[in-house]
Parts: sequence; structure tokens; C-alpha cells
Amino acid sequence: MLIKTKRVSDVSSSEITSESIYQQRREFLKKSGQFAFAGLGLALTGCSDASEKAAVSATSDYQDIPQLPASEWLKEKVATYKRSDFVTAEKLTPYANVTQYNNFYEFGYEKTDPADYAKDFVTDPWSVVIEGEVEKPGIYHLEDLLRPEAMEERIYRLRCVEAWSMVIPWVGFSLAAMLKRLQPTSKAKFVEFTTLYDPKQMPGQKSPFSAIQYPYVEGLRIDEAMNPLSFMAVGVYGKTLPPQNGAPIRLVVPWKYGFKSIKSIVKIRFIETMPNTTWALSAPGEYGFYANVNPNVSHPRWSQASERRLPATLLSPNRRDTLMFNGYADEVAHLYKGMDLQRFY
Ligand SMILES: Nc1nc2c(c(=O)[nH]1)N[C@H]1C(S)=C(S)[C@@H](COP(=O)(O)O)O[C@H]1N2
Ligand SMILES: [Mo]
Repeated sequence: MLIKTKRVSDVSSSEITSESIYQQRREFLKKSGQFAFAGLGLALTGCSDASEKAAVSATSDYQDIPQLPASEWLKEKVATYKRSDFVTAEKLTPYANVTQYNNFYEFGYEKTDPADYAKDFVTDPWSVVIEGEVEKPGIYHLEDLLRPEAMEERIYRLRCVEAWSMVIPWVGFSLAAMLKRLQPTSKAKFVEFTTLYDPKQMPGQKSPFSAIQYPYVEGLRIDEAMNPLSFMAVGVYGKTLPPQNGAPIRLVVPWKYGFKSIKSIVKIRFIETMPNTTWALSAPGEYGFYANVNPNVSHPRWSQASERRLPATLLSPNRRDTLMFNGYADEVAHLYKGMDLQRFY
């Protein structure tokens, strides 16, 4: 299956001025499974995209999705989310798969371990340290960090380096919006993210045989972090994040392998040099810093040309071709112009 992206530049000026055609186009893009950035067209007419969308009511959408324990303010914040144009018409991966087939090694290696062992993970109160090359460093209560951010839903594909994939409706906000508020200095060339280190709560961190070092660290080049697709999630399926999905706040970078999308973040550091990231440190021949989804660059032990879209079974493996940059090439390919992607995997 090919997912074509309609670019903002494909929209004629007459379309931009006509609200009804805009709506039709939105419907078309949704039905045809294309990925759209219609928001810029509206920006040209001077009205904001979000303001005209009704808040999605939790009772009409995802009505069977449980609200797990979370702080009151966060539940209320997540409930204010609006639909966005960052969507795909592909079928959503069922909530059961999204929340019971996880990678969160701090809670164990089996796919069901995080759901089993993160149940009592304490995520309230939560704070995030902002440090390094940035004008507004500090220890931020999560509530203060989120206060200025408008909540939106984004439906993204998630492609794990292990060659399975899902389609997940996240709730959260643009990473770029937050970074602009924090004001990186001109020396900030990379952004590094760190997961909580708390072996008392995270049994995987106690294991002497661990495949990786803790705390889990990930990072992006600053221009990758500022790309409109980069997202901070605080919810999924219209509710706050379950602990196994990285509560209370995690990164989502849809054109990169899932391991870049670091969970339960407690620190964001702005730095001049490329950070040492967990998987790249642990097995540099297998996992690189960039980790862009790329069907043409095999993992040393398996092909990345195709993937199992969950739910998948032995009888119905639901295999499909993996797309360059996970289908987001139009949005991100320019970031890697002139780079040898075989070398910088
Ligand atoms: N801290 C931390 N973040 C993590 C991981 C992890 O083990 N620890 N696993 C990563 C991997 S390999 C994937 S595929 C995604 C899975 O996200 P999900 O379980 O919410 O689908 O989380 C990523 N973030
Ligand atoms: Mo992954």
C-alpha cells in the first residue's frame, strides 16, 4: 500500500479561500488514507485550525476506553484535546494491543510485562528537568510545562525496529511548540531525553543481566525535534497514558523506529554534540542514532523491508511493505538531504 502525502503547496488559492472545499478535501484525505497538513492553508486566511474544531467528547469517542488513575488536572487537560490534521485513515490498532503489547524494558522484556508490572507506577507528582543550552532552564512541574500547550490528537503509525507496527491515536502537543517556549540557545544542536531512573519501581533496572544501561536515553538533532511531526504524548485513545505506554509524558517520532520514542521522561537537555543514546551504545552495529525507518537498510539480523501490522496472528500475519520514513517522507526527507542513510542508520 502506498500512502501519498498531499502537500500544502498542492492546495490552490481558491481552495484556501473556500471553507466548504476545505472540508471536502479534509474528508477526501481522511477517506483516501492520505496524510495532510491542511492547517497552513487556514493560517493563510487568518483563522486558526484548532478553533473551529469542536472538542472531541470523551463520551462519544472511545467510550469503552478506561480512564486509569491519574492526577485530576492531567485528566482534565487531556480531555480538552481537539482533532488535528495529522491523521491517517488506516485502521486504528485496537486499544488492547496498544496497551498490552509493549516495549518498556524497565518493566521487563516480554511484551506483556509492562502492562503487568507497571500497574502501580507512580506518575504524580512528576517534574521534568530542563537544562543545558537553553534560556529557560529549571525543574518544571509537569503541570507548568503543559499549561501553555494546546492538546491535540494525532493518529500516527508506529514502526518498531523489530518489524511490527501499529496505528495509534495519541493525545499531546507539538514538541516544537514546547522547545520554542524553552528557547534553545544557538549552541543547542541536539536535544537529549532521559527516562526516570527508579529501580524500586522499575524491576528491569535492577537486573544485572540487562541488555541496556539505565536510565534510558534518547535524542534528536534540533532540526528533527523542531519538525512539525515530532510530538509529546500525554494520552492515547482519548485518555491519559497508561503507565506501560510511558506515562505521564513520552516522545513520539513517527518516522523513526519506535525505540526513539522514549517513555516517562524526566529530563530534557539541550547540547552541542550528539548524545550517547541507549540502543546505539548497547549495540552500535545494530542501532544508530538516526534510526529512520528505512526498508532498504536491513538490521544485521533481519530485513526491514516489511512489517507485521498488529493485530497479527500466525494464520493472518497482516504483512505489509515498510515505507521510507514510515510513510512520512514528504515531511522529513529534506532533513537528510545528501546524507548516506546506509551509513547513518
Ligand atoms: N524508557 C523507555 N522508552 C521506550 C522503550 C523502553 O524500553 N524504555 N522502548 C521503546 C520501543 S523499542 C518502542 S517500539 C516503543 C513502544 O511504545 P509503546 O509500547 O507505547 O507502543 O517505546 C520505546 N520507548
Ligand atoms: Mo521498538
